[in-house]
Amino acid sequence: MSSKVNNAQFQVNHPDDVRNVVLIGNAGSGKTSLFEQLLRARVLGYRGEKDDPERLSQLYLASLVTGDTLVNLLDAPGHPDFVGELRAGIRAADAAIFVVAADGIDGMAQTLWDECREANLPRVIALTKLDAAHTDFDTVVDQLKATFGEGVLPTHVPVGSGTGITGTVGVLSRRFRDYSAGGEPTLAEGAGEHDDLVELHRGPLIEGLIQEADDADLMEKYLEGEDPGRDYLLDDLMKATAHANLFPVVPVVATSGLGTEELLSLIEHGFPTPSLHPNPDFIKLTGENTGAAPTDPDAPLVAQVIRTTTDPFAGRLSMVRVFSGTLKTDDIVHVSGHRSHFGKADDAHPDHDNDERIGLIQATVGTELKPKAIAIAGEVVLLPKLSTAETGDTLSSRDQAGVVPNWTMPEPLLPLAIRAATRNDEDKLSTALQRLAVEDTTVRLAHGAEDQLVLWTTGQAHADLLLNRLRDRYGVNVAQEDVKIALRETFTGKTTALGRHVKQSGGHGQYAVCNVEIEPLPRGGGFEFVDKVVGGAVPRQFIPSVEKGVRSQMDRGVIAGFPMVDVRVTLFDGKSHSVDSSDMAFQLAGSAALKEAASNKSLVALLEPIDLVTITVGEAYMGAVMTDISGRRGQMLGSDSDGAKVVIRARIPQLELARYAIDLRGIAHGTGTFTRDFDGYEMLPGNLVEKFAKKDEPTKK
Ligand SMILES: Nc1nc2c(ncn2[C@@H]2O[C@H](COP(=O)(O)OP(=O)(O)OP(=O)(O)O)[C@@H](O)[C@H]2O)c(=O)[nH]1
Ligand SMILES: [Mg+2]
Repeated sequence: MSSKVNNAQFQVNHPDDVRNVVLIGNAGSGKTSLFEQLLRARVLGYRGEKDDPERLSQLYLASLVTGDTLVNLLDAPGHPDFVGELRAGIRAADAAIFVVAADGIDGMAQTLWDECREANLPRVIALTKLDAAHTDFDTVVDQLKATFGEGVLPTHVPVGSGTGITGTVGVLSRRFRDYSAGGEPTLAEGAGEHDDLVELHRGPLIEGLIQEADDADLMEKYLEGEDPGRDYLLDDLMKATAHANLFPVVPVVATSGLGTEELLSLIEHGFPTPSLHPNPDFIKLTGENTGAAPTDPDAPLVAQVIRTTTDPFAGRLSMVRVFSGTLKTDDIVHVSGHRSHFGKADDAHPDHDNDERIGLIQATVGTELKPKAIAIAGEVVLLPKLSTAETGDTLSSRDQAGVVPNWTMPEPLLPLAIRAATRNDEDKLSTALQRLAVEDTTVRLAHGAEDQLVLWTTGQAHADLLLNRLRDRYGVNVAQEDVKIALRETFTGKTTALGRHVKQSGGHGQYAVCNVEIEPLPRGGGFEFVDKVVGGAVPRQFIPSVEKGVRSQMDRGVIAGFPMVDVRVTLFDGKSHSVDSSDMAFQLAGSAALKEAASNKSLVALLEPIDLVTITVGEAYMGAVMTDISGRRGQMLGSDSDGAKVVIRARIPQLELARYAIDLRGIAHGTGTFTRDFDGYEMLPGNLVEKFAKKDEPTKK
């Protein structure tokens, strides 16, 4: 067979000779098993990926050649914590193999399907684990239709069922592939005894093609009973699949390789080419949006860093999708960091706006990295020498520099509070964290209450992964802490107090007395200082001193060491001494006044931060979510229906939200997402005050 792809170099000259395919599906559905089978079927001597514990958490790329086509396969993790990797994979790919296990059509699969739908990503469904006992293909296909819509249509049907499954027949090709001998399947022209199976599925598939490929000729042929032939139908299939309204189903046993040849053939003939997949918009650095860059190797370069692997020894390895133009070894390109362009500026991801030499271009063939001279529009390749470009950055030609908008990253909602285990770890920690953040755009580094170091993560598996990376890759040991919540103190009633700072025994004395009235302000009122001193009882120059003293005591708190808020302090009287009064003495008197007022415990209280939480969840779980909210001392604000989902709004104390990212997944069976925003402070209920007031005795000063 004359191949358009130069096999030795994996070199292509036209985007139509490339397919970029991402495997998406629930954890354990069989993606990695299938990925391995696809490679084994086409990469000579492929022995499989070595055991890599990171494999479960990151997007993997490997390339193979089938017929005339270069296929870049991306294996995305199925665990919901790693949805950031999945979205990166969606950005790199033009179509997905949506992997569903025969017993795995659930809320989580629906959530992943929705991810694809939002990106308008064409999907072919690989239905795995068909070798399990009592599995009936038609029943499962009906379930798929009920969940994902009528566009779900088998292009291949299994012969035999359960452990007796031997092969498949092609609904369009009418060919029987027999895998029963093990190894490569035998291919028989004509479905023979399985013709009934073909007929059963052929009508609906052709009707689907007529509709989704918008092919009037096919309709005519079909109505006249004429067979349009396999190639004609495959052309239509590619068009229909590209619209992401028709979803071919292929039966698979990922452990044995059954269905592999069918998928490879579909990828080559039925999956959309990069030219059929719309590129993201390109925005010049001047701000001008020039629309989607053309999938044209001769156009100016537009490429994007899909993910970055960092290794303390080997350095960085960047996965790059070329949208437009051609990357050549040793080219100098413009790197545009764009997080600030899209409202995501933070310390760990500085903006980039510089030129960089790209160095080598590589393809992963099986498990080996092979050099490539060029990468054209539509390819996904690896660049081992990029040093400044980070995940999400755009590479563009220097005379037409710009950025493509980033894909949406998941919001990390599970806080992980850490501190360096030893002094030595402390020195290494901040560099290690910076590196972690380069590789993983879903982690957010923050300083929480009381300056606690907090890594915001997407879930427990993500948190564990980060801790492992810190330890194993960067040699930093950290201890986990409870996440501190930023409580506040306040006064609940009006009172007056006297603050004295008087020391007159020997030497230069100190003398300051102030009388203040303290009253609560409404929530969010902050702090007010009012001067009502008459007749110079407190000399003018010392009034700011009293205020300073009050403020500094407020910062330190009076009951549990938390800052005080929402009070008005009115200075209405005092006493001074012509020699012994000083700025410092009045500061101490101001501070003493506040402590004196707080000695009446019934007048002070703790406040807790409340978040406005918006939860989107499958309708069936609404009741469970609402019951749980009230268990968290939450207050329901309302709910709206949004298709099959419900959006629930509630105010929930931050103290009750620390592990909500994990808990909601359980309550809503993987269908739930939420956002949270600080909304204000509210009184901490009496039964909880004890816990915090005891824990942190106020610092006596
Ligand atoms: N019997 C049977 N077992 C399968 C099939 N596909 C996968 N498995 C098994 O299911 C388990 C999970 O398979 P993986 O390929 O690792 O699943 P995955 O989708 O990559 O999972 P994540 O990477 O965690 O998202 C493994 O033990 C496989 O051997 C299948 O078609 N039939
Ligand atoms: Mg996997």
